[in-house]
Amino acid sequence: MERVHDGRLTRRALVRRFGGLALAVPVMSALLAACGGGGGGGGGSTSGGGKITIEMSEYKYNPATITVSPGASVTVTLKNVGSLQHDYHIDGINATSPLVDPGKSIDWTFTAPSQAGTYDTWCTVAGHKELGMVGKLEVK
Ligand SMILES: [Cu+2]
Repeated sequence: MERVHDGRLTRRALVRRFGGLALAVPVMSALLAACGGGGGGGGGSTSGGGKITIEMSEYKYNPATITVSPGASVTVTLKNVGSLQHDYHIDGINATSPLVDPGKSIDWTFTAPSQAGTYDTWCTVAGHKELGMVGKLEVK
């Protein structure tokens, strides 16, 4: 008959098997916590390259309209607070951000159109534009 040192053996096996996951979980919650804070309201307006946060969810952008200066280098924080992947496409200059996973946030830099005007923006994930995931980029 074999004696098992229950607790120890089990824990060691668990650590071996789930060590990576156990490490990943605190890191993820830390990231989520970091994303959770701040950046509540307000419009998305910058004169000459400041920072704008756009929250993405099903199926909208908040704020839907952002305002930038012609030709400015603009960095937007695309924060996905939804449960599907989303991205941000700007018509006219054909700029598309990388896809952002749910719960993640990325900084994405684009060069604003040199021509003043209002440009359509939308999410390129299939069906999202049709479901209302659209916005405007005001250049003035
Ligand atoms: Cu989308």
